[in-house]
Amino acid sequence: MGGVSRVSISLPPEMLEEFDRVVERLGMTRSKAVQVAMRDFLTEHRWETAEGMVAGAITLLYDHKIRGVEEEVTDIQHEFRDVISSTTHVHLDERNCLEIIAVKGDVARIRELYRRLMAQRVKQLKFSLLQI
Ligand code: NI
Repeated sequence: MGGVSRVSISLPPEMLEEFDRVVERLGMTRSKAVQVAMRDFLTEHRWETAEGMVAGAITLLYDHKIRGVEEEVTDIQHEFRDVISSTTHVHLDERNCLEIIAVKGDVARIRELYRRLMAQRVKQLKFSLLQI
């Protein structure tokens, strides 16, 4: 155990440029920043293998002018009303809608809801869950 592993990854050049700019501003090395990002990713996705009851929020950003997106997001929420406590919808500007979906229930069911939303043409989706 111990030591380091070297990996090679592919990513859009503009993403790497932006990443390097932030890394430099923070006075970190690229390797260190990737480690921090990977740790956050692992923490964020821990719920993927969790079991039992959880509560939390799913935050969605989507363009309601893209045909069908708003309807699909709403249909899914009707289907998963057993784990959805409430939804707050914010009309951010002419196109963008922010939706905060409060969830509570069995993690397996909430995972299913997350995957269904993820499959839609949403711009961003954030998920934060607390074990209860
Ligand atoms: Ni809206």
